[in-house]
Amino acid sequence: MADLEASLLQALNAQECIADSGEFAKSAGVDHMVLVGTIRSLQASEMIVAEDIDHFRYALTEESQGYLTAGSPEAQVFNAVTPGEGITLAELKAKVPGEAGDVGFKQAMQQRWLALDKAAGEPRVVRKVDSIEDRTQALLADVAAGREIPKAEADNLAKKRKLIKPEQWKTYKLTKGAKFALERKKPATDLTFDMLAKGTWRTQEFKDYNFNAFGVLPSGGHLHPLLKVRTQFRKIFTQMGFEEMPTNQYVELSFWNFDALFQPQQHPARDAHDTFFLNKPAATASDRGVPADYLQRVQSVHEVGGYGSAGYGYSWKLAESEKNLLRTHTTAVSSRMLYRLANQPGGFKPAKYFSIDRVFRNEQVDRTHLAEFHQVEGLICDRGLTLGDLIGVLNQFFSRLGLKKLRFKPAYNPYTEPSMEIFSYSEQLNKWMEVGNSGMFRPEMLRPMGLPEDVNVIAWGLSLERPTMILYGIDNIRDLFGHKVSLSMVRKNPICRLGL
Ligand code: FB9
Repeated sequence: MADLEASLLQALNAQECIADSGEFAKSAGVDHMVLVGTIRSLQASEMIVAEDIDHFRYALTEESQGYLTAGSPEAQVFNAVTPGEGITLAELKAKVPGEAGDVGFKQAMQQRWLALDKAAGEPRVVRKVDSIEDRTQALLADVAAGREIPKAEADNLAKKRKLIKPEQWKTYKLTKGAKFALERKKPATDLTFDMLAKGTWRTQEFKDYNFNAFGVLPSGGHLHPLLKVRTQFRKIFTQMGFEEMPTNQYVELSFWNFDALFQPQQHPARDAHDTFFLNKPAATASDRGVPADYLQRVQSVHEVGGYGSAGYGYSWKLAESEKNLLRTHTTAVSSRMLYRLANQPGGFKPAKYFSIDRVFRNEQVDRTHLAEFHQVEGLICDRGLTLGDLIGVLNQFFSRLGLKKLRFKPAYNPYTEPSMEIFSYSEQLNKWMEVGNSGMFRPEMLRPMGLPEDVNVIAWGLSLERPTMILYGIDNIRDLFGHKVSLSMVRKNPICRLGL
């Protein structure tokens, strides 16, 4: 490259102008495209001026290359026809097969070189002239040699017969530029201390600043899609006046995860098939985490009910409630917060809480389920709340997710009555999809905490993974969460446009 540049600058210096860069490239034995690169960069630093020279010529197509020697299709056909008795079409086809045969016969007929003699049974192709002049071949030879041919015939050969094709290319007339020199002075890209000290900055040529140049992308951290969606959910909750619950405790007491929620100790979810119980420490003495009077009230509501409930009528085991486990839902945090709300200094005050954090379930891992996922939960605790309030706030919440049309299906949770599964119509998926679960916390859960009679709690929950998979078009949860996640997916995933 450099010596091509130097030889071009020397040539220009020697002869004031290079008439045609095409010729120069040929003489320099380099490909003209390579020279164009050099011309562009010398032009950019105003060392040379390049004037376009447009070139046009016709060239033979793949097909017509052969006709130069074999003769044009029509000539081949003519020559294939035996003078006098002629030949049958089939014989002709055999002698001049393919495209050439068909086109040649049509052309030769048009030029009245041949005729079809149907006198005797099978038609015969016969000659109408003794000899022909293969004008087409002659024209093709002219084109191949770069000689001009009449426009009309060129148009016919190019457009109708597609035997020649137009070729256009550019070369350049080169002259000295404003900053012409025999060698390129590397313009400075930075103003250095040295230049300032020596004052050379006054004469130093500086490279133009390209203000449109893209900056170097700062190699910073990238939020995992899940965390982007979490941020959006946090925005939605805080905009709706909810306060985030402290969820930084994965290891939970069975008491807060189950018993406080009025979930009976023999409930299937409480066995190791569904829940990760800890071995060491396997249990935490309840007196270290649960006020005795409250624990007592929970025991009795499980055993004999109260507050209008019949209870479960089984003998409640303290040890069962003291087992340590990995929380199976963030509703465990809700139970702690509701107890605190009921027993805070100054007594009960209405509250709106939300939580978004990991929960753990010993479930079958498949395309949409891992042994852990992020639960999103919202609850409102206030006097006189009804199912209507729950439906209202769900419409508010999901509409901010862009899910405008909701439907509710009665469901069952041990800790809410009534309970509803939430469905939304997804325009994107063109179907109704389950987007969560909800309900009103049972009095057997709320009253033992000490919450006033007329206080109700409406709550709902969903996952973070499902919306994230749908929004980012991720089909398998293993590509979203876990050791199989590709870091480039984390680096390149787009912003989250929830509800927009
Ligand atoms: O997230 C779920 N679906 C969903 C949510 C949003 C969404 O957004 C679209 C992009 C815009 C799309 C889908 N689900 C809940 C529904 C299903 O995926 C379900 O099959 C799986 N569920 C998880 C539990 O699986 C065992 C999702 C998870 C879930 C279910 C229920 C709760 C929380 C998470 C709850 C609760 C609850 C109920 C009452 C009171 C308090 C909490």
